[in-house]
Amino acid sequence: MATVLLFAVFLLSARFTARAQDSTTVSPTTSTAAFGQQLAETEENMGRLQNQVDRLSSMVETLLSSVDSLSAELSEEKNRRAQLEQNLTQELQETQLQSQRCCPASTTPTPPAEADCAAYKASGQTTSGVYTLSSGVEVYCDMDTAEGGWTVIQRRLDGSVPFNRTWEEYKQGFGDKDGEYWLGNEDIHNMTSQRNYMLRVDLVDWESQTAFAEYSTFRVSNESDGYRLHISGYSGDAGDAMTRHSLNGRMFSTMDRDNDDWSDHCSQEYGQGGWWFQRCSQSLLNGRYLGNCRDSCSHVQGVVWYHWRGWRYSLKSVSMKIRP
Ligand SMILES: [Ca+2]
Repeated sequence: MATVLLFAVFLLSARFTARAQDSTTVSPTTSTAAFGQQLAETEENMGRLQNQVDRLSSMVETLLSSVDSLSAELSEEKNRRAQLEQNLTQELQETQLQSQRCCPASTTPTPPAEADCAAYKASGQTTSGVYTLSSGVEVYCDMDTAEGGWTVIQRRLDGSVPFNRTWEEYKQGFGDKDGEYWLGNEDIHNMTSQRNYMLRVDLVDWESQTAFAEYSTFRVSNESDGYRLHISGYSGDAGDAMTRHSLNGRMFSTMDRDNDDWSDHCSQEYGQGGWWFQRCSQSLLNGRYLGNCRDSCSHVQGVVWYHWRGWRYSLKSVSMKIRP
């Protein structure tokens, strides 16, 4: 035990001696000056660092302030945009409501109705077909034949419409405006009493040959005058089957009304159609549709134009049309 204590004292004294020897190698004056210099440098460094920290703090503050300002502006901009969208939506809704209130659904503008097919032609219509006149009457307009503008008052094409009709039916008109029809004596009278019309008759036989007759004057009087025919001024290549053996000044007759000059009844005897008869007639465009029987049809029973194909020929198609 004593040995151990002695050894410890020896070690301590040895270290103390070594330290004493170290301190004797540097002068105490030199050591204090160096320490002071180091201290001064350290203080100077700390001062610079503090400056930098201050500058950085200032910059951060500035940046934070800018971020706040930008956030505020962004928020304002969002509000403005929301308001704008709301206003636009409102305006759009109001405009839609106004357009619904003021205007019905837009439709294709209808051209004004004209008095006849010639007026439609003059207004620029060039297609043949069914038109409604300003009187409300529907007619087929022939826009192709002889410069067009013809108001068709009678048409036979295929025999699909019977023409053996009563006085009342001929008065009102019958058939299909797109096919075979008689316009009606009342409408023919109304049209031809308002202005001067010419009549054109177009004929087609079973060999598809054509012929026509035109009359420069065509007018039909009223019912109390028997729908009397006023016709004159023939031209054409079909022959004059209406005024040569004159139908001018004759009243209209039908199966159930005899207004002819004959002791017998022309309509009942010849074709059962309504027509203007004297004793009786060389034309019979409202006779029976007999078809392609050529020259061996029943005598004066078919669709006849004597001066072109004779008494026994029933024509394939015919039409009567008027134009001012
Ligand atoms: Ca008679």
